[in-house]
Amino acid sequence: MAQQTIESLQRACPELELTTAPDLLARHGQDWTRFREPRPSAVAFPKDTDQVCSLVARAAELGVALVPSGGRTGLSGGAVAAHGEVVVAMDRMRRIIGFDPVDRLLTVEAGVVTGAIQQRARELDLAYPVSFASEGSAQIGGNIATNAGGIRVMRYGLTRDRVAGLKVVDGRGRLLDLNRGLVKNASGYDLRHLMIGSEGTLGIIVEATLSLVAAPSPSRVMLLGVGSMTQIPEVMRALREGLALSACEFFSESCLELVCLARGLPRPLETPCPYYLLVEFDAPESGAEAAVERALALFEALSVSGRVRDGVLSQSESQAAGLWAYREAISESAAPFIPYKNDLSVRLSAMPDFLLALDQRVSALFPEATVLWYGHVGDGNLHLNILKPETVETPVFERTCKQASAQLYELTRKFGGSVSAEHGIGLLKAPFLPYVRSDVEIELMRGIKRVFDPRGILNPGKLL
Ligand code: 2HG
Ligand code: ZN
Repeated sequence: MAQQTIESLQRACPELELTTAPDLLARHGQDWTRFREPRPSAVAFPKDTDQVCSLVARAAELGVALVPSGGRTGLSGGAVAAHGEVVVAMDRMRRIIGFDPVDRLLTVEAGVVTGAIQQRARELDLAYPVSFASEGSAQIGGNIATNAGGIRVMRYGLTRDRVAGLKVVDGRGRLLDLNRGLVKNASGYDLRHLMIGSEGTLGIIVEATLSLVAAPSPSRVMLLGVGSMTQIPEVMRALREGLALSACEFFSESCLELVCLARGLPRPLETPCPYYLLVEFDAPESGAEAAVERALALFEALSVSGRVRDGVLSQSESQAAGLWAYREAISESAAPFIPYKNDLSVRLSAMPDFLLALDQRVSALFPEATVLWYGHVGDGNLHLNILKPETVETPVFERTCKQASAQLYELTRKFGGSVSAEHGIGLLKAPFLPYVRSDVEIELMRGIKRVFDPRGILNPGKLL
């Protein structure tokens, strides 16, 4: 992009911090995906909503592409700037604006880190229950733009379920104040929900009003070793029927080996098992003993029937956190191996047959590669990571995986599932959108994009 254009943006918004420092361009031009070279022209650090409005309005006049950017922990390339775009980083918009105890609503700027929101909620004796491994650096604006899920969706729902109001700057620089914290608002199209999960293609989120929930009751964590892929849904079902689950996760032995190595952790169970199921269940003070007894009885019954081979139940909060670490550390431990990520989902009822079919297909497609199976099995969400063999170049690996993905996605479509459960479509999955959205749907989505962003400057090339 011409220096002149950057100067013109700066003139329209003299107070805006706009930089072309190479280290900042490199850092802010990419997210946690490693398949694209970052090449932004500049990075803007607005410090308030007015600056975002002026920047977007001028960018629209000049036809300058903008990439909204939060903590850049995304895994689909949604925050990658690889084509000379201007990155709009929300790092300077980190104010927690206020809390209303009657409404239990917390209003924050888009750059507030998810973990800081959880912390503020705890100080208020409440909870912000959306939780995932990257919550220490992910920002709420990005969470909303991708409708982040994580580990407690089965109990509390997605980010969408927590957003009571949103302020968003559209593609012409106009500020929208959407829903304003109302519980009931039957006044036409809910544009707030349209913005949630739109991956920065319809507007730049500048402020969010979040509904907090009651602090969770005490819980226990149980880790079980399972003998085969097909037994996972069976064991999960038994646990769901007998316990009040707030999370249900699974991972394969390949994940466990990787995490133990990367983190220097001991193995959690004596018996190595092909798969592990981790559940968190309510054990409220008044009924803790009964809940634990039920868990132990289930473990006993599942062991006798041969579906569970070994298990451990947390006896303290720190033990529970220790067990969670085996699951939460998988993605980070895999990162150095340049994993090709899949984020598939199907309905729970389709899970047993889907897992079986997917396992067969993956074994045939990747006989040599290390495959990590893990995910939020309680939500029907599988993260299938294929690790790049050392001897294969990254572009070759990406090409091979893309070709193979087509087959995996075809299978996912056959089972009525989605090619992106919670990571978004971004750049990496954009070619695969037609696997799960019809031509008519995509045409309508493009139409919506044109209404909010007529110049096509907001995160071009992502999602659509
Ligand atoms: C998780 O559940 C995250 O750990 C990351 O969604 C998944 O890295 C992945 O594939
Ligand atoms: Zn996940």
